[in-house]
Amino acid sequence: MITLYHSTHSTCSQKVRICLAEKGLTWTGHHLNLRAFDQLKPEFLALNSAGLVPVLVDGGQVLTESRIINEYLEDAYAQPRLSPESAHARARMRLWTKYADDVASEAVKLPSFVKNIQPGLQRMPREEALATIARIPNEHIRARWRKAATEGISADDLKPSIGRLTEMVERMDDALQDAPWLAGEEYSLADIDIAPFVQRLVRIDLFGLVAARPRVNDWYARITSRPTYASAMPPAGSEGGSIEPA
Ligand SMILES: N[C@@H](CCC(=O)N[C@@H](CS)C(=O)NCC(=O)O)C(=O)O
Repeated sequence: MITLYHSTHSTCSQKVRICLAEKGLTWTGHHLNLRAFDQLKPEFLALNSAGLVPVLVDGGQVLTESRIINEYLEDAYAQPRLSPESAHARARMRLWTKYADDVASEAVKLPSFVKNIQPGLQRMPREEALATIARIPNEHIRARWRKAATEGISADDLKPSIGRLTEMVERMDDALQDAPWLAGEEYSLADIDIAPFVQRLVRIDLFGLVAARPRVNDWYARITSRPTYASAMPPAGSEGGSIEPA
C-alpha cells in the first residue's frame, strides 16, 4: 500500500502526485496544511525530521525528497516507463530532475511566500508566529518564514528568484528546440519534475515568461492536457485557494 503525506499546492508534492498518476498507482493521502504548520507536528516529524512534504510510505519504507521518490517509483513500478531508453537521454532527464530540485524548487519559494504566506502570517500575533517558526528544523527555511513574519520579503529580495525562473524557461526553450520533451523524444520524469514549477509561474504572475516562448507554451499545453496531469494538479491559477508555501 502506498501512502503519501502531501499538500495540495506544494510543488514538490505535485511532482510526486503526477508521477503516481502516470504510473496508474492507487494511494492513500494524508493532507498537511503547511500554513497551519502541520509539518511541525511530532507525528509528521517522526516520518521526516526535516519537516517537509512530500513523504511517501510504500511497503513500510519511508521515503523523502520528491526527486528520489519519483526515481523510486520508476524503479519499483517499471510500467509505464517514465525514463527514456537511451543512456544519453536518461542523463539529460537526470540533469533536469536535478535542476528542478536544486534550482527551480528554490526559485519559486520567495515569490510563493509573498503571494501565499506573508499576508496571513503577518496578521498572526507576532510572538505566536515567531515561537512556531522557531521550531522549524532547517535554519534556511526558518529564516525565510521569519523574514516573511517580520520585515517581509521585498521586491528586491525577489530579483534573484525572478532571474532564476527566467533562466529556467530559457533552458526549457533551448531544450525544446530539437525535441518535443525536455529529455528528448520521450515524455519522462524530466517533464514531470519541472511541470509544477512552470505552473506556479501562473500564480506568481510570471507566466508571461512562458507565454512569450511558443515552444515552452506548446510544451505546457501538451503536459497540462494529459488526464494524469489534471488529476494530480489543482487547476492552473487556483493556487490562491488553499494557501501553501511552495
Ligand atoms: N527537496 C525537497 C523539498 C521539499 C519542500 O521544500 N517542501 C515544501 C513544500 S514544496 C515544504 O514542505 N515546506 C514546509 C515549510 O516551508 O515549512 C523535496 O523535493 O521533496
